[in-house]
Amino acid sequence: MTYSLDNYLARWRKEIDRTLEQNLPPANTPPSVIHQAMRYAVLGGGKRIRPILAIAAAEACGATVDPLLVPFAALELIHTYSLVHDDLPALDNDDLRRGRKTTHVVYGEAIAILTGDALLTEAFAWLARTNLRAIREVAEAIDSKGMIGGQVADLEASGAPRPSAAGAAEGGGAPLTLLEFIHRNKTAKLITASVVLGGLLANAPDAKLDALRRYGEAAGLAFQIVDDLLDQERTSEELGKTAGKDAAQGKLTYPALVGADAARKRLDSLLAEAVENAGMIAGPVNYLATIARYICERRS
Ligand code: GRG
Repeated sequence: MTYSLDNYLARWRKEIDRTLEQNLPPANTPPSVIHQAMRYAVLGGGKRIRPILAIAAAEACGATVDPLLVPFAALELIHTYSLVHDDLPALDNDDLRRGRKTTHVVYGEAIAILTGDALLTEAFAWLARTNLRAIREVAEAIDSKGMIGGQVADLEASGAPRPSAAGAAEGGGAPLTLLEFIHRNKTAKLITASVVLGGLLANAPDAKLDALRRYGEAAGLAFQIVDDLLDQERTSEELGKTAGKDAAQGKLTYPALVGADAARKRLDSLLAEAVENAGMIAGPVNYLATIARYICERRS
């Protein structure tokens, strides 16, 4: 059966929400405050794009997805942990996320730190239902040489003197290299691990895993470039998080460095790369190319 993209995303978002709801510790588990906070952070919306990418990759490689939903939902726990910590006063200091107050605003800073820690730990308990190669794939994507490393480089680059857009766009010099390092690590590595996890749990051969990895790297970088453009172009109401923060914090972003037009050109070439690699996974059901287009055209 084929679905429109909207129906496909809605169908799997519902399944992931149900999996999260049923597998997170109940809110009254002692000490209840941490379990309430975990559920508040995770169950309050979100596109669920990382688990959906894992689902699409597994389906494209011929797997039956239902038995894999718990490890795929673990990706959302990891993503949510990163958001809870990213919003803390010591990092982005944000009070709006997914259209609601951030976890530290509702539960206090100490509980929010522990909520992030607990979500990350819970994620690996859910991933432990798979195999060591799969667990390692995810762990390496988010360690100090992956997502956390990207976040550290982002922090260090924020507020630093900016080179001119023209110079950076022409030369592809150090600032653009640093920007891509940040985006690839902070955002693209977890997205890449999500599609590779889908392939691994579908027992895909190495050639397909390689194509999934290339797809994830291109779609993941595209995802962050779109995030940069949306931060500049949309309102807080539309995004459900504070808009315009990148400029306010002097963040190194694609549109800030090369301008919106050059950022969109880069998006076009990343989309072409993702679609080409999606085409190498010749499964009967393959939504990967369609999802890459959605990533590049999304409005929130
Ligand atoms: C360990 C102290 C400590 C902090 C970790 C690593 C980290 C903080 C933060 C990096 C994570 C981050 C904020 C990456 C940006 C990725 C991004 C574009 C997030 C928004 O993701 P969406 O659009 O959000 O998928 P929804 O709400 O739809 O899930």
